[in-house]
Amino acid sequence: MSQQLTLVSHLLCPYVQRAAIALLEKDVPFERVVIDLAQKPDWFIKISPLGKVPLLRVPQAGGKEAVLFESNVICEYLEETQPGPRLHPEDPLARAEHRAWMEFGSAILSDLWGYETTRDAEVYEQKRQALVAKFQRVEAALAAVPGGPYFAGERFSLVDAVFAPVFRYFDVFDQISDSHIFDETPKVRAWRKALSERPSVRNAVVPDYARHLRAFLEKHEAHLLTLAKRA
Ligand SMILES: N[C@@H](CCC(=O)N[C@@H](CS)C(=O)NCC(=O)O)C(=O)O
Repeated sequence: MSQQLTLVSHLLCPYVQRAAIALLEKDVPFERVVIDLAQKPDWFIKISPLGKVPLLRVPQAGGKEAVLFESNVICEYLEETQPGPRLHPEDPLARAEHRAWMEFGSAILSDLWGYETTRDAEVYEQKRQALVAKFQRVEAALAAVPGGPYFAGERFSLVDAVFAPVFRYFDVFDQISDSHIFDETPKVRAWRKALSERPSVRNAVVPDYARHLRAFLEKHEAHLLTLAKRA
């Protein structure tokens, strides 16, 4: 068995991207295995307790392996075991705050799922407003940290790894129609731009990610797509 870590992935999954970004930031060699969630392979069903990606397959002595699930758990494991730059603050209170903002990123992803998949104009607007409110909270958190360009200032952290895939969605959505979600959040806009330029963030997805996301929206007949026709 290969001694390399394996990240079981899906081309669009933002949770997978967190783990990929952490691995790339730490310069850890790893293999990516991409699966189709619409047709989960048997081997995947067998080893994924929740039937979800990401999984991190970790080779063990004697040809065995451990399988980690839950993206934040995978990120924490990488932080504790892999060399390379630290992606959590040293201070326990600051570290706990970072973990809380990682959870907040997951709450945003939950709204985003409804925002991008609904066919219903009303649900779309509810989700859009929920996202506006959440990004106002993020704006306030960024205002508490002097400088930038990242969440905690100059050092890239796991909070950045969580939010970069969130912002990546909007790079595609904005080409369809402006969501106006970031109109009142200049600090979030600057953070989003800095993250989009980070090599680990760029390399966390396939080059034709945007095409895959468009196809996903079309498959769901997303309300979002109808806005382009009206614009
Ligand atoms: N809380 C999980 C969420 C992972 C998750 O929801 N992954 C999605 C893809 S982005 C998935 O595998 N869904 C299963 C499915 O579509 O059947 C984590 O952080 O890893």
